[in-house]
Amino acid sequence: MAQKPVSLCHWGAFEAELVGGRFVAATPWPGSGAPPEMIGALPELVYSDTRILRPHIRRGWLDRGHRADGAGRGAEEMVPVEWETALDLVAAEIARVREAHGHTALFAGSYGWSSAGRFHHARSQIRRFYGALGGFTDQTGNYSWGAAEVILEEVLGSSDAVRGGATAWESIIGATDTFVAFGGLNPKNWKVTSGGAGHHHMADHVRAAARKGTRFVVISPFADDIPEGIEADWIAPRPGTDTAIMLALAREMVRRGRVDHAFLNAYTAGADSFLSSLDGSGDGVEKTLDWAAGIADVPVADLKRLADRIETGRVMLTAAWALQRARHGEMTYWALIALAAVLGQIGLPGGGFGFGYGSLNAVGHGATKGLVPSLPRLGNESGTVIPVARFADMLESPGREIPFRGGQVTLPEVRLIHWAGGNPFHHAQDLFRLQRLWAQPETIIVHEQVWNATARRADIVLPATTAFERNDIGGTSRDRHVFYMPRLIAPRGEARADYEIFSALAERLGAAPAFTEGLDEAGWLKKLWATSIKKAHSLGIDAPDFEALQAQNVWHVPTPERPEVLLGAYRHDPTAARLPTPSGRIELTSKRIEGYALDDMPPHPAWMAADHGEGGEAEGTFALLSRQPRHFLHSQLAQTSLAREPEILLHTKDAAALALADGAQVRVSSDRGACLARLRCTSGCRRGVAAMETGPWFRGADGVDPGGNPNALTADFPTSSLSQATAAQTCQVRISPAGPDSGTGGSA
Ligand SMILES: Nc1nc2c(c(=O)[nH]1)N[C@H]1C(S)=C(S)[C@@H](COP(=O)(O)OP(=O)(O)OC[C@H]3O[C@@H](n4cnc5c(=O)[nH]c(N)nc54)[C@H](O)[C@@H]3O)O[C@H]1N2
Ligand SMILES: Nc1nc2c(c(=O)[nH]1)N[C@H]1C(S)=C(S)[C@@H](COP(=O)(O)OP(=O)(O)OC[C@H]3O[C@@H](n4cnc5c(=O)[nH]c(N)nc54)[C@H](O)[C@@H]3O)O[C@H]1N2
Ligand SMILES: [Mo]
Repeated sequence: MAQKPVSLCHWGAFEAELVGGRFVAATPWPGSGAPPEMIGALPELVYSDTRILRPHIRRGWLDRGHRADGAGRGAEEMVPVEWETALDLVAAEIARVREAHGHTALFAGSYGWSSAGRFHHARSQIRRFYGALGGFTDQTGNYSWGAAEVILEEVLGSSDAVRGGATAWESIIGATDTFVAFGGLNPKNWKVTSGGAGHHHMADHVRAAARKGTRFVVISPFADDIPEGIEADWIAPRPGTDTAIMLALAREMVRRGRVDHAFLNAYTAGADSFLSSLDGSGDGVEKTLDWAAGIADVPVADLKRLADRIETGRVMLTAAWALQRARHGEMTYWALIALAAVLGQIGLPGGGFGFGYGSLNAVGHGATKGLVPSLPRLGNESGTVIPVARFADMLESPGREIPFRGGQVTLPEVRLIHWAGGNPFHHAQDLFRLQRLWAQPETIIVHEQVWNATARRADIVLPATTAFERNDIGGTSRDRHVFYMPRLIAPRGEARADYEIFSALAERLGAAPAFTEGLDEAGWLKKLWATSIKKAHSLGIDAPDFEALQAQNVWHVPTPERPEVLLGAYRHDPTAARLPTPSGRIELTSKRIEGYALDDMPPHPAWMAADHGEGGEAEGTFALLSRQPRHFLHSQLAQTSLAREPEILLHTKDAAALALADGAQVRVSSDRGACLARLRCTSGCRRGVAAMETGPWFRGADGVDPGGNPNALTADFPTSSLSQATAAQTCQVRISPAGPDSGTGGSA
């Protein structure tokens, strides 16, 4: 009989079928609801032709070392070498750069999702390694909710409301009368949890809430953001205008006498000046429903109906993460909090606000937090840190000072880039610009599993194992399980775990004791699990010991007795549970932000049109949303049979106006570059918008990506000078017929 061990990946828990040392099939762990097509593709991830099987070095770098011309990256032959050769060269190069140029010349921020599994988490490994060396240039923040993190710290004193905290579905179902979803609830996003989850039950929660009488209102340019079978009001605004709608709803509640003054007085700071800005103090513009309807280009009747709905009953106001991934994205989140404050239901079951219910599986799943271990970091005393999305700016303008979080950051001069667990030629915006800047550093080292766009553009490529080729412990604090992830198969080719690679480098650089603490994989897993057991005890929970966890494969973590209500404790006792903001309250006007004196960041929620020529004013352009892919996780799985020809969604009438038929090959272009895609016409979107999926592997040359990666088009300006986060969703494109010989293609 075949063995069927259980393990975990970002797509969920699965049973593996192993035959003769091969991983032949994977199926969702029974009852977990994990997506069968993604789980089913796991063996392909392991055995695909794109796997990197040996260390490789770019021809020019092999011949001339760091003096090789960086322009050869991605073009020159990659030469297979022995591990010992590769490790000696990498260690010597790190030592050289550190000696000659200091720690900040070593870039190892290495943003990216890596794989599930907490010990072998590649980004944690690389940052710990460079910590052991004494410091490096790190990245802070993320692409998922980079703007939200910073604005929530200002407004609520912590980013918990986007990082992990959310009112649990148990507290919504049966309690919420109206669930307003800015950005919608797109089920495709529920296939994935960072770190992996044993439950995929978001769709069930939404259905259960609907059955118990919750009315859903979806505000999104795309109708597919409403889960199938859920009746919802649909309002389809211009992308990037949600803030105007939220402000106008807040003012409308004032006009209707539906402001909870008691809540504003007891729990917020700066409500008066926020409310008077709605009446036009400052800019002379009253933020009426008509005003918002004009900006968002929706019928004012739609907004009136929405105002009617939120005027009474228990109202949960939510926003998808995508909404803050846009110019002035901070304002959307701040405005939502302000609207919720006006309604006065923050901290009550089923009311208030929440972020990400439509963005990731397991948001609001009500789990006990803190029991999944993580690899401890080491300091970064001699290093520095840049905002994650300013990576290309750093290559372009070393020495430049940029505003960030109210202070200044100096972009370092980086000589060596070392990446493990991320794919910048997936996640970064304006990839043709990145490609030009990528030629500058002296040396680029990449640990990868697959020959993707980043690996192909490296000087030294070290083959990394997949999570199925090593032992680990996995899970997420948003889920109710912790998994022991057994090694299923031997590593393919000469692939090695990142830990093994960094251990060998640390040995060569005299940093082994700090990095490894003398422990091997098993030693680390036991050590990490001991911290979880301790944490569990502190919560009065009995966790299995390491051997028991290993034997049982999965531990069902007891759930908290009471379902979480976001800011419930603060509501209950605003003095004892004072918020860590300057006022101790929810800041509807922020004196601290005012003190930062940033041109693009007023001290209270405000609507600002996108600038940089991307506000949609140019004739013949479409607002492009580059959304998370239905069938992949970012660029992961795009090399499997799940790959689809890249598509662009457009309203049927817009296509007709361009004389383009459904299925036509089109060239999508922006001021930055172009890519090819297959046109898909739909009536399920507003006019003037288009959508593409992220994920296809970038194959750009001469300003055109035949692979259909939307980051060939997106712009790399920040959300604001407060958070410097990605504004990928603010992007105008043109669409035209592709030339007769321009083939679009799958990814690999
Ligand atoms: N236009 C546009 N761009 C976007 C977004 C958008 O909405 N629009 N979304 C953004 C968001 S939210 C995110 S989170 C980012 C995602 O960006 P990334 O996280 O960089 O994307 P992934 O494809 O998940 O990259 C992870 C890489 O790690 C590799 N890997 C996996 N496991 C291991 C391992 O154990 N060791 C090593 N060494 N490597 C491993 C995988 O093969 C893969 O290449 O993209 C961002 N980019
Ligand atoms: N299948 C799959 N799921 C994933 C991922 C994946 O790669 N694949 N990635 C995961 C990651 S890393 C993240 S961060 C999350 C991201 O989660 P999100 O950022 O929320 O995901 P998106 O698909 O970019 O956007 C969600 C919806 O918001 C709508 N929208 C976009 N802009 C606007 C706007 O301006 N106004 C309004 N009203 N609506 C708008 C879009 O129609 C879109 O369908 O997804 C996670 N889930
Ligand atoms: Mo993300």
